[in-house]
Amino acid sequence: MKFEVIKFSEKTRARRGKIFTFHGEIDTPVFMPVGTQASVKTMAPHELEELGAKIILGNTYHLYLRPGHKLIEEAGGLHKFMNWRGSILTDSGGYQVFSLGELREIREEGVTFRSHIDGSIHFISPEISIEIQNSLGADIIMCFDECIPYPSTYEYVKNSVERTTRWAQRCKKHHKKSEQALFGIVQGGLFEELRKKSAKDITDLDFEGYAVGGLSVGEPKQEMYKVLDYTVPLLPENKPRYLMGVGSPDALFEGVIRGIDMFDCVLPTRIARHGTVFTKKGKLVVRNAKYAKDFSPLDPECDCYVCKNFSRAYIRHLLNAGEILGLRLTTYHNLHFLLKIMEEIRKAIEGDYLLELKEEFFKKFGYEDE
Ligand code: PRF
Ligand code: ZN
Repeated sequence: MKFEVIKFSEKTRARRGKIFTFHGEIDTPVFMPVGTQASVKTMAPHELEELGAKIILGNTYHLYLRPGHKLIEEAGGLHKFMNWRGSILTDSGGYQVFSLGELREIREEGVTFRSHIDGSIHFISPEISIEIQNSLGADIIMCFDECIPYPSTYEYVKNSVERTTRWAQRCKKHHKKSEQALFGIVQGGLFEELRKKSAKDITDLDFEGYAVGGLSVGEPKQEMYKVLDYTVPLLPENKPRYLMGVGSPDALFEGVIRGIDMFDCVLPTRIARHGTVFTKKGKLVVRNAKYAKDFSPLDPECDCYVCKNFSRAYIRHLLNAGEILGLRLTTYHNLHFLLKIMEEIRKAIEGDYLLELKEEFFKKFGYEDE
């Protein structure tokens, strides 16, 4: 993997860059659709290509449990298994495992947990996470970390972050496939001192890119932005920076302005399946009865395949009737919406009008400006 910054924004910390992997070029800032179980729910790979997605996410935890990383390795790796020609980033499992709550136990060596599928007991350590990710063969892989719950005490966060640093060391030591880029993850909750310590210790280990983890876990958005304000400047300028699990339209702007290059989030695809779509004028619950006879597109300002061909009334009907096409159309539109915002953001960095674009977008979408 290679990363290069093409342009630094003059009025903000935003950067316009390019990531090069064996599976192509990725213009940054980038939004990565989530394909947890080797599928971006309801979308076929050719549709993701049509949408302009260049990199998608896969999950170590899910793929390890089912169908198993060895099976995927036997298939020729995750790209080949799912027939995705673009780039892939796999998350380490260091989030999914911790989201299991009482089903898990953390020790220095690693984490013991129960499968959400059949209750069977498993163990993942930093070394095992790297081995699984090596088998899956993604272009970018992540260190095994602990995503600390919110709220947590200073004492808890301190101990956890120190362990995450030791785990990052073990991940780096165990990773031997140079064709896969390994990213470190900064943790530290909402404590400035611990974030700073984590950023220093993780960057001292010298990874190919850096993620900011442990955010968007229930804290107020302003708190997340504060953490980015003091954390991102501590990350090297010449490496990509990834804000994990964040991808609401407002957070994309706020993250980019603070120097983030990569985002992923289940939000667009998840809310789509519950009948909510993004429009330039804000979210719209197309399931609502008031759209029963609305023959206009989901978003009149959108030029995606769905908006050019189908009405709110039709899509509402599909969702109500339990037709799979309904889920596919709302998902397609929402992914188009976020990928398009990112494209506009990239252009705005190039033309140095990002703050103006943000203001215009927020006003129309209905966000209170920061
Ligand atoms: N760590 C990992 N994956 C993640 C997170 C994290 O902190 C988050 C936090 N929002 C999302 N996904 N490994
Ligand atoms: Zn559309």
